[in-house]
Amino acid sequence: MADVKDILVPDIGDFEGVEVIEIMVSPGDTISVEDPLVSLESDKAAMEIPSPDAGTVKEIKVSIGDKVSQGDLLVTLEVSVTEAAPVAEATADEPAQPAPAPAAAPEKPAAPAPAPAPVSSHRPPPVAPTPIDEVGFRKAYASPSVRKFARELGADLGQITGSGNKGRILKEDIKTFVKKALTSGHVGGLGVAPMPEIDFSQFGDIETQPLTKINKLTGQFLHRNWVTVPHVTQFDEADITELEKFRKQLNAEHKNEGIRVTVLAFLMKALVSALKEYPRFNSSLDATGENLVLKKYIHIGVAVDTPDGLVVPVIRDCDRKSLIELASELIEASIKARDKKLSPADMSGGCISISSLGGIGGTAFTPIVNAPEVAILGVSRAQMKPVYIDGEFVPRLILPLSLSYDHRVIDGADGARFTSFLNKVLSDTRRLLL
Ligand code: CAO
Repeated sequence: MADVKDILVPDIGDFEGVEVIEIMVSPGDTISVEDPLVSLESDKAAMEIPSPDAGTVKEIKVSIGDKVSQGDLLVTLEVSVTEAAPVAEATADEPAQPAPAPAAAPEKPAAPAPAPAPVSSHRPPPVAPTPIDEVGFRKAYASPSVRKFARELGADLGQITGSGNKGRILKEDIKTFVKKALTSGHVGGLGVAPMPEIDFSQFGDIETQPLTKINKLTGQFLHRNWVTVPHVTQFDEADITELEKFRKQLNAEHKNEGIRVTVLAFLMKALVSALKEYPRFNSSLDATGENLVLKKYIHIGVAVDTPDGLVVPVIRDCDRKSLIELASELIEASIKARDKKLSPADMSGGCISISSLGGIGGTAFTPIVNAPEVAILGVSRAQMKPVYIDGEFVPRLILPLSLSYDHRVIDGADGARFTSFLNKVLSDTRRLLL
């Protein structure tokens, strides 16, 4: 059995003639106890009036702009007699206090606003815990239910520009803010402030160039890997004096075949041996992060610098290829990369990557792991250095190595063992046969 009930303005303290600024329900809406009906605003505070009963809204008796006081009729509600519930008490989730008006916050708080609106269970997941500036949050101009909504999503009201009357923040403004934060990746749980928008032309002449597609894609992957993989970089130096002699000899022998063996081909060979010795480096964490997937194949990715940006073609089954085969596949892959002919398949399935800046310069760097791989070998320019051997300094060709690894999978000791092993095989290439 249904009964029609008048819902009146409750006790709102000393306020008289308070303006209706928002009507949150429409005739025919089914509402629950405590659902907000209208928002009222005095020159000092905004407050929401919740429904004391559950039922179906029959008629709205006020319009936006009307001035109301305690006892005025707001809404008529069809309530089922058995469903009628007592007026709800304020809940502790969000302090039931009025939102400050945009001008001056009241010195003495106005009468407490009624209980906040209940929360729908179909809300989007909260934005990860970006710290909220409580002072800014309190000062923001928003109604209690909007404040509660912002709290649930972890949105900092102080950072949101309101699109409502007099700059009041609406639920829509929060949704827009959260969407922007999620898509830009600027909030994403890192607890960092969004990048400010700066007009650089105020400081001097500028030119804006759009990023290439490759720049954008690699940027996304690098950013994800940089923030999700706990990186450690192990530096080391390998004596490649003998390797270099051998390399020159090989290149002289294969001169007429157009094959050029670079240090990189030797590094791939050395990595094959090292991965066999330390199989944990040839693994990936599965999507749950609870299991390690160990790979029985050895595919190596090689970072190639192209005019459009960085790409990483993968040389497959390196453990089954000779040094000369690896060298010629490397040449093919870098030509394909620079001619933009690499397919997604050519760039997938890598077990570990090499980033060689040796042809350019530098003494060391910290490469970013190409996740879900767990390690990447950075290589800088080899230099002749004096090395103290058997009581005297002798000139040796020293190759700097920078191995970055995922510390969730690889311990520091293994990182150092891995580069020591690489040094051993690179300084004595006979060991590559073992
Ligand atoms: N030390 C000293 N000399 C080196 C060297 C090293 N570590 N590595 C290469 N060189 C030499 C080569 O021997 C070659 O000399 P020669 O012509 O006398 O033989 C010269 O430098 C140029 O080598 P290269 O770069 O053409 O060939 P490569 O096989 O070493 O590298 C490739 C190929 C595709 C990896 C490279 O051209 C490239 O693109 N490197 C950049 C990778 C990159 O951008 N990494 C950063 C990723 S993170 O942003």
